[in-house]
Amino acid sequence: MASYINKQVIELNKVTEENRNRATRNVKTETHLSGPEDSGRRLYRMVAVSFGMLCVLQVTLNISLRLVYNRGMGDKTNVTAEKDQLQTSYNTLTKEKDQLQTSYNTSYNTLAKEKGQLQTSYNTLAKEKGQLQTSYNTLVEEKIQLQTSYNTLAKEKGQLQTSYNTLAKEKGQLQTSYNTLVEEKIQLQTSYNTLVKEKDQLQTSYNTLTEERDQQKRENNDLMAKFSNLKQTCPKGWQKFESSWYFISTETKTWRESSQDCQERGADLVIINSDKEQEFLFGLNKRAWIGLTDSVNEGIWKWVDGTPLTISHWYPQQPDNGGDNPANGEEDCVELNTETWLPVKAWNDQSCLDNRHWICEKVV
Ligand SMILES: [Ca+2]
Ligand SMILES: [Ca+2]
Ligand SMILES: [Ca+2]
Repeated sequence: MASYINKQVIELNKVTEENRNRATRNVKTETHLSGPEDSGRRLYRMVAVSFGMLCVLQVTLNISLRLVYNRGMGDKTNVTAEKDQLQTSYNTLTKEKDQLQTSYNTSYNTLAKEKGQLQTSYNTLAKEKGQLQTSYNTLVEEKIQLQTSYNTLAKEKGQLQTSYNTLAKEKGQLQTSYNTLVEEKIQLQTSYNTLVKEKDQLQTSYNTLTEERDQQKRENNDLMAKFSNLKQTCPKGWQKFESSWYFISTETKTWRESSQDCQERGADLVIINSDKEQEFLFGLNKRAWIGLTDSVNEGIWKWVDGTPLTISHWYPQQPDNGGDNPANGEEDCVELNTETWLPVKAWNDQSCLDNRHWICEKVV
C-alpha cells in the first residue's frame, strides 16, 4: 500500500513538474510579446498559479497519507476506511486534475489562437505605422516647403506694405495739391464771374453811349439838313411856310391819285399840325385834298404817315360819311373847303373818288 501511494505521489509530482515547466516556457515565450499581448500573458499566469496551488495541495495530501500510514497499522479497519476515503479523494482529485488539464489545454489553444490574431493585428499595425511614418515624413517635408513659401510671401508682403505706404503718402500730397487747385479754381471762377459781370455792365454802358452818340449824330444830321434846306430857296411851283414846302396842284384828281402825285414829288399829302398851318393853307384858297382818311377803319381818322388825329378842324356836322344821301356815297377822304367855310372850320369828309385839287407838303 505504501509503495502504491509513493508511486502515485511520484507520478503526481512528475505531472506537476511537467505542467510547471510548460507554464514557465509559456511565460518565457510570452515575455517576448510586445504591448498588445499583456492580457494573454496575465491569463497564462493565472492558469500557472492555479496549477501550482493544486500541486501544493496534492503534496500536502500525500504527506498526510504518509503520516497516517506511519502512525501504524493499529486499527486496520479504520485504516481501511480512511484508505477508501483517501482513495475516493484521490480519484476525485485525479478527475479534477484531468478536468483542469483539459481546461488548460483548451485555454492554451484559445490563447495561442488569440496570440496569432494579435500577432496579425500587430503586424498590420506595424505596417500602418510604417505608412503613417512615411506620410508623416512627407508632411514634414511639405511643411518645410510651406514654411519657406510663407517666409518668401512674408518678405514680399513687407515690400508691398512699404510700397503701399509710399503711395499713400504721395496720394496725400496729390490730394493736398488737388484741394489747393480746386480752391484757386473757385477763386478764379469768382474773379471771372465778376469780370464777366463788369464786362456786361461796360457793354451795356457802351451800347447806351453808342446809341446816344448815334442819336446825337442823327439829330445833328437832321439839324444840319434843316439848316441846309433853310438856306435853299423853294423849288419852282412850291411855297414855303415855316419849316415846310407846299405844292398846290393846278389840276384835279381823286384822293389816291393825288397822294401818288405827291409821293412822286418826294413829298406826301399835307398833314396839318397846328392852327397856324391850317390858316396858312386856308389862305391858299384852293378846295383841295389833305392827307387825312378813314378808309381803313370807318370813323378812325389817320394821317398819311400813320399818326392818329389829335387836332381837328371839322366844319359843324362833319364828318358825316355822306349823311343820308346815297348820292354822296361813302365819304372816307378829307377836303379843305375854302370856298364857303371859316378858316379853322373847313374840313369835310368826301368821296375819295371825287376830283379835287391837292396840296403836297415836304418837311425841310
Ligand atoms: Ca404839316
Ligand atoms: Ca367815312
Ligand atoms: Ca361829308
